[in-house]
Amino acid sequence: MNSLQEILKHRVLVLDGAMGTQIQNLNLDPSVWQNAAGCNELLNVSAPEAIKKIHRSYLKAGADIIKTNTFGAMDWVLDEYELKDRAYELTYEGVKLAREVCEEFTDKTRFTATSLGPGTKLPSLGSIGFDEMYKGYHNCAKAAIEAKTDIFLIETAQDPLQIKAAILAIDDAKKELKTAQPIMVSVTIETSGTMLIGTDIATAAAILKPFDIFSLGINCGSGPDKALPHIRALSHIWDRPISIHANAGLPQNRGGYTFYPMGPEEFAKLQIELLKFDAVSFLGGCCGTTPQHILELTKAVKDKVPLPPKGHLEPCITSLYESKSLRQNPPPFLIGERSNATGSKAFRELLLAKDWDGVLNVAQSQTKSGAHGIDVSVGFAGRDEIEDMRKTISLYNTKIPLPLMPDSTSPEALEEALKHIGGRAIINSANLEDGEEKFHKICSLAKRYGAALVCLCIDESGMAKTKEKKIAVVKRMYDLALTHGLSESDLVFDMLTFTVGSGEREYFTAAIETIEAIKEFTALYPKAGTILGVSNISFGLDKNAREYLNSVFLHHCVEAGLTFAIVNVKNTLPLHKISLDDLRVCEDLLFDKKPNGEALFVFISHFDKVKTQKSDTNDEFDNLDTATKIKTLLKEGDKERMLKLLSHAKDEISPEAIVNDVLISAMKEIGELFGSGKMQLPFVLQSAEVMKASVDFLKPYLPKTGKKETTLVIGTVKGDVHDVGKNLVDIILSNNGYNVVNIGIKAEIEDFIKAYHEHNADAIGMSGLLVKSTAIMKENLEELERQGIKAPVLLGGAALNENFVEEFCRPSYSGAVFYCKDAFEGLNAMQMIEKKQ
Ligand code: THG
Repeated sequence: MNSLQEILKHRVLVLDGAMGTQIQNLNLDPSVWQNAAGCNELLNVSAPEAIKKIHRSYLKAGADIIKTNTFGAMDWVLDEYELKDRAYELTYEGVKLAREVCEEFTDKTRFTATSLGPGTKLPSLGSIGFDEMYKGYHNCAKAAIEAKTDIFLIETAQDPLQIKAAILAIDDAKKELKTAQPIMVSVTIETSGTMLIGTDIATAAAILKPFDIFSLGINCGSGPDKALPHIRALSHIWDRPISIHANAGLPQNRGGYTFYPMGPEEFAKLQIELLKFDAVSFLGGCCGTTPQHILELTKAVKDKVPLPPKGHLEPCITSLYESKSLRQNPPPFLIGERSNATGSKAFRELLLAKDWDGVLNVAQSQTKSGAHGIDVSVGFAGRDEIEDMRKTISLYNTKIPLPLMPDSTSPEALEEALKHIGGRAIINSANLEDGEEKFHKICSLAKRYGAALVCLCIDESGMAKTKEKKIAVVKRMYDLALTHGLSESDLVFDMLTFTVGSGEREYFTAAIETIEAIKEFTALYPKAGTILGVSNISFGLDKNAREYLNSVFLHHCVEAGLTFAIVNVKNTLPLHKISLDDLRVCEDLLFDKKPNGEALFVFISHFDKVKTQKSDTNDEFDNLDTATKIKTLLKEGDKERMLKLLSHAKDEISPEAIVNDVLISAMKEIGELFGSGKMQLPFVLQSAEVMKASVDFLKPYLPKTGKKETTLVIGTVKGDVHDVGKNLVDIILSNNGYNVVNIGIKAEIEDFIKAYHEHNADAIGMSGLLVKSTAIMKENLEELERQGIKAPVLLGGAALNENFVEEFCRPSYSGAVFYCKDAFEGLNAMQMIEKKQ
């Protein structure tokens, strides 16, 4: 038989249409339902000819692939009809029927695809366990293979965790029975724009990319028109075939029965349009489609050849809701360290007290502080680590928007975590301390669950101390990990550091060895990442002084190429906040600049003084003039002190001047610090928040100008959740008298246009951090052009540049296009737009 891959080079493959509505139309004798009315799968044995008739009608209409009548044949679904024990039989018979009908047709190859639905429960919500789901799917998969299915189709998926359970079950069944059927995965995107659990198509793609699946696509939910933007987005990032089997339009409730508004011709026409996107290879029908719909579709795809996949997705880890590139820009990827039972007494006590709200709060406040991911380490003497891991991870899985990093030395605890993470996780960690067997065990977990993996440079002789040893251990682990089919970009290596605070001669060069190892590693394996538990450098030293040493060490590691840092994000000082004196003392210690380890003693006594100086600095602060005080607090992101200060500062400096002269110019300096890499995003975010609070506080005291405000509609474009830049622009423009309509993140072009008309706006601003967002901006301009809109458009965002705007954006649009390098250029643009009016 021709492989799918081979056929797709020459033509599009057509899936059949709906089963459920066809069954209803047959008006079967009530006796076929036995005591399980509504259990369609039962008909595979009680009315096999009826099911065959439906299959035959679709094959006659020209379908290449028929979906078996096994959508709900998993035992936990059949249990609702007290038919739990018949899952294997009903699946086997369902596939057999489809096989038999396919064999009646000899004109072209016809395929059976074993349909596996989501069942009625979402594992991410805890309503069914991963293992139970896995077992149910595994049983069906074995039956389908025994009945000689050609393909597996995981369809109408609503929760990525459910998809993972199904894929693992099918993979295992295939291995056991030594077969190799391709797996197609198809998710349902609701009208909200995400899967039911909240995952958008880009995040779903990032989660599923590591798995060996043949295709990814969309079915059910709505019609082909509504699916278009999601298919387009998927086509940009997916490197394999894409399938779509939509409903015959968005179902309508017509007096209690479901009506599908799209007739065969309209349906086929809209589906065909999707073939303009790269990789779209399978078209078919879902609810409300009939053999007539498939007949029209077959006619319409005749002579059409799928465009080859060209999508590219950079390596990411994800939560259920968003993906984060393994390469943060600016680096590093900050992993919050506080959800750690050994590393934090406070967290340990929350766990001991089973204070789950408190446990959640620890991760929430790290999210607020600007962490990009959360390390979760619950192992602690006397506790059941697996149980604590399950509880904590399930909580974080749905309630924390950041990717998770389960941290344990126990493969069992790690696997428990992976069974409860819907997104793509990163495992912390594997090492060679207990030999290769355990190392392999953890690598195989990463491979199995599609996770990224941290490897620590520890071997049978212990933690590597010198650069040479660190590199040697890392090389050994790298080669071992690759035997599992993990790729370079899935791997993150920890060079580990000893403390420079112990006073032991052996460790005077601990920081140097680590920094040099990071440099050498980065040159050797440019696609792999590096990570450090940064605070290890300062164990044993005074808590206050540690923050300085950790921050300076982090800075040098990042310069050496470090891509990940496990830190207490809140206490990480940006370099510009460290005085030159403090910096020198830290660097002397880190780089062993003084003979006989003297640098340690200088460090200790220096920071003893700094402690007292810190209260001095308060004096210093008190001596600053009011404007400088305001600037300082804005840069420090200290909302509480700022609001206190403003309550009397407004009597000394006019509120208008505070906003326009003091705050805005401080914000500009922050922008420059950020631009030159001296201030990291989380801190800019914190300052922006204080800016907003300050302006809100001052608003009642600002003069009202009375003139019509010039209005800008601003949003972060589709597929992008980054809104720091956009919110900065919002704040800065609002404070300069412009009316800003902020439509939020992941904004579709339709949202921009709607808000533009609704608010009678003067300009549209599109923002986005990701490279892919720049392409979306171009698409958006084309759509504005198509709709005859000529409003000035402001474009901004990290991945955008002058060239791209000139070459790709400006020619697509007849209105004015402003490239705004930063928020302040956005202000310039608005001033020009205002003058022109
Ligand atoms: N590499 C990798 N993973 C790691 C580490 C590493 N995971 C665990 C650890 N090291 C990183 N996490 C922490 C968490 C807390 C602290 C340090 C590292 C910490 N705790 C305070 C202390 O020990 O003084 C305790 C303070 C409190 O109780 O609140 O500093 O290196 N891959």
